[in-house]
Amino acid sequence: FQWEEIGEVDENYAPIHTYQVCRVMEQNQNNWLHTNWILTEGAQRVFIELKFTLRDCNSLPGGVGTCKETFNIDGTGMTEEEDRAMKESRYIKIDTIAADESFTELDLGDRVMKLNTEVRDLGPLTRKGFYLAFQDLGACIALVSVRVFYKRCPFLVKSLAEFPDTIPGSEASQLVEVVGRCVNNSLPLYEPPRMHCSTEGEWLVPIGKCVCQPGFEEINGSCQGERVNVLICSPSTLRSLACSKCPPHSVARQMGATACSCEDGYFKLDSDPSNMACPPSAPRNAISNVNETSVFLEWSIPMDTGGRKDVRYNVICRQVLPDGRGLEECGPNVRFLPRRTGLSNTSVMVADLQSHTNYSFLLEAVNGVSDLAKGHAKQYVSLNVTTNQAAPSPVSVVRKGHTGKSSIALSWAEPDRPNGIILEYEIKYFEKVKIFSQSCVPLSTALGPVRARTSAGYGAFSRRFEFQTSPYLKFPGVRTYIDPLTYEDPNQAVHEFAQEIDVSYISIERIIGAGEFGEVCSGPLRLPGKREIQVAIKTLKAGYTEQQRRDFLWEASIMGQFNHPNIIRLEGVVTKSKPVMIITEYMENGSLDTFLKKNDGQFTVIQLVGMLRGIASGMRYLSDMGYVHRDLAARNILVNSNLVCKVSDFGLSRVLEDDPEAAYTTRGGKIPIRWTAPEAIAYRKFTSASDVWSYGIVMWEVMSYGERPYWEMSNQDVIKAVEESYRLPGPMDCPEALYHLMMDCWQRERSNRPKFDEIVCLLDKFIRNPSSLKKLVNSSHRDLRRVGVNLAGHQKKIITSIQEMRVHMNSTNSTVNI
Ligand code: ACK
Repeated sequence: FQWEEIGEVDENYAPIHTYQVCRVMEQNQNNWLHTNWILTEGAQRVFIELKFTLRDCNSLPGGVGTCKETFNIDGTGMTEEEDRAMKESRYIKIDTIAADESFTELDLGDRVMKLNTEVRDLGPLTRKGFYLAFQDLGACIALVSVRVFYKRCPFLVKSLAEFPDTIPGSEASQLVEVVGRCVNNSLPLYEPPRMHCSTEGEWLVPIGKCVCQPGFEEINGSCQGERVNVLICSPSTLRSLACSKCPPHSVARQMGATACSCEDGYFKLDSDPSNMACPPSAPRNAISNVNETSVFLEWSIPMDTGGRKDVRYNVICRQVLPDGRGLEECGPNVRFLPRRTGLSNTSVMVADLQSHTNYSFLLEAVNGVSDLAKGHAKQYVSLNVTTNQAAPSPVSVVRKGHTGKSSIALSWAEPDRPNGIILEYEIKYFEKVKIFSQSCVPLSTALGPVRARTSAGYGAFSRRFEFQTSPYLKFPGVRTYIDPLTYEDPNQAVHEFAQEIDVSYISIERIIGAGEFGEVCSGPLRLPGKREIQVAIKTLKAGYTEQQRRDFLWEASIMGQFNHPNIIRLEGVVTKSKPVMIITEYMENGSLDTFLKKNDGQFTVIQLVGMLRGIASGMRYLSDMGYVHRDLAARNILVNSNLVCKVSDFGLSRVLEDDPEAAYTTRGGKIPIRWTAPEAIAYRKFTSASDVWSYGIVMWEVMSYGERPYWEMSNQDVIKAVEESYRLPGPMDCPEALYHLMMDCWQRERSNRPKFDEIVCLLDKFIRNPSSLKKLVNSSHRDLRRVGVNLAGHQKKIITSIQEMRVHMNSTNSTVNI
């Protein structure tokens, strides 16, 4: 009440309101200035800023004794009513305020305000409001302003969390923890974000943060989601939040979408990566190049592959029907190279189209998402093409005609669609196997394909075919055998092939045997100007018929055609005088069967194989000449002094007449049953293959030193046994390889039998490599031989053979005559 309210101006002449008291001259001053009730507004600590001036006591004239230079500031925390009732007694002293600067009269004169500012705080405040009071105890004060305020931490958005406007705590160093609220479309990361509000109104110590939800992106402290901005973030990647925009041609369908969907007309597989663009099923441009009835189509890759690497192309081929009848799918004959669908390259060859025909091609690019695009309008590139004249269609069937030793006749039909006049055919061929490889495989020729040519060019080749030339070797210059029957006059045939010898050049010295037509003699032949040689002389006995004479000379007409070291050589004939004679080279050792019997066990295997080789060589020559012997047997082989074997006894069916071995068959022919192949016995199928069968029997005769084939079995039993697959057993001490060869010669199926050239090749191999003959057949023979040690050679063998026959015959359920 002692305080005076005074209106003044400040140094800038602005009006100010002050409360002053200056009772420095009076004792016991206690002057109070009270404020109105001040609402705390929730603040627990308030700040009081005082601006005042204070008179320097020393500058006062006299009365210094009671002059004070301080005043008190007091406050309450009670309710308004209480405070009013209690008055001063309820105030609590906040502080004693002293001036930093006090002023003098001089200062007043200069109008310099020595204004002091002091700030004090008050708290903790427990009530809604409070009073302040200023207590003067005898100073000279002017209270210029009192500003009461509190501090607060202002609303803050930090780390995507909102922290509200917060009033600090009551204690000076206290921090108020505030849990932030994540901004819209964000979530706390790991824990709710927190901040601390200090008494000074500052936010301190941030903990935790919020992050934008998938589909939202942080922009200026808020989480914003846009249609085109998809955030492809999974919970596991929340920490880094690598979110990106939707790839081209894809959009987020709603705010905050976690995946992008393709725009209309664009597609993506579920398995495609999320950052892959949505590609279209794209169209492309194309060109064509017609060559006769082929079209080469080429196009460029799609303008927009959509980032896909699985673009493939399909070709749709349609033939334009004439007269506007529309389009028809190309038939199965049209070829696409490399293929029609799923092409990875941007070109295709379409071949075998029809000539002079319009085609429409559609090129379609597809990729992994094309199926998804079904129903959407597909974009094709269409190409219209007209073919030119076609080359001929391929030759389909090639047939083999007559096969020679070095020739094959081929025939084929004209192509189904010649598409013009065929100018020529072309055949490709090449030899496949050489004449006799190591394994004595005969010559075979593989002929390649055939193709036709018209003015439009070559057609496609036929498929490859392979034919074999005749396996018999044909030496250049080898003539074929001429059947004397082709001569009307048999005498003409004889003189065509046999030389007439004057009887005076011949001396008959000895009779060496007897033949069907007469005696067989020997003696020297002295042709003028030639060296004397020994000859065999076959005579035709007196009293012969004309037919007998013809038959006798028949042999000479045949023999005279041959010229081979393993064929008995004809020196000539004597027909101009009687007796009629056939003169041949003389063979010192006579016929092979008797020779072997005489020399049982006397030869080495190689010597025997050498003899067999000679016989095979002679037979190869005969078969090459196209001559079938029909009576090949050891008795018809002659042996000279050098052990050279030569094939003799030529003739036609008549030959068999003079062969004591020949028996009449049911069909009336006379056949040497034991030496003859079954098909020749059964239906007189005499061929070089049946000669091979006989050769096998000769081998057996040779290896068993003239043993009689099938011993004393009857012809009927032999036929039956052979028919039931019985075959002669391997002769004693016969090399296994030779027995295998014999058995091969006795194959029921004649085409499976070896040919004579193979036999020669094989025997040559054995001779070159004798160790291949080491292994002998059936060593049990040796045991039997030991049993019969006292028996003569051929008897031993008979015993051995009978034992074997029993075994064999039992198994075929037949009987044997011994
Ligand atoms: O076994 P061989 O002594 O030999 O008894 C017969 C006989 O004549 C009746 O054919 C023998 N023979 C046949 N031609 C000749 C020949 N060119 N050289 C020697 N002997 C032969 C055969």
